[in-house]
Amino acid sequence: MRTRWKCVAGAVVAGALVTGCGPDPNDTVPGIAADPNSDNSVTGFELQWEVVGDHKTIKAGEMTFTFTNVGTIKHELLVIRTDLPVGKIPVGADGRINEADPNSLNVGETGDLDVGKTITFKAKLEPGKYQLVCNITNHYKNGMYMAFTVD
Ligand SMILES: [Cu+2]
Repeated sequence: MRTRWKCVAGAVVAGALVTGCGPDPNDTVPGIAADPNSDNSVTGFELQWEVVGDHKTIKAGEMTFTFTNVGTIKHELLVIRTDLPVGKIPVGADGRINEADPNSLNVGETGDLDVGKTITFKAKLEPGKYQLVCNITNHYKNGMYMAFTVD
């Protein structure tokens, strides 16, 4: 996992997000290979304007999220429980989604994630549909989201 991660991060730093750094089993996002032994964790990275994680389906229970900001500005990472389609959570006049709305409820977050930093946090998640998002002003609107499902 560590080796594959370096591969992806290196490609981003070089200025081009490459796909296919490793084998690409069913449940993965292009560009980052899933660790087959880990079904209750999501590892990934953020940059302008993407959230990329290695699992789209994980098992209910305590999840571990480990994300690195490989972008050039500050980001954050929130776990939003929502049945809305990915990228379609309403954004208010302030350029942010309402994290207290039951239709887009914040159930876990890293707080600020400075450039180059990696953070790990845990969240207990029930089965349902979720999106990992950055909710700094206009970042969601610009594409910083990734959908995942908890079985
Ligand atoms: Cu962001």
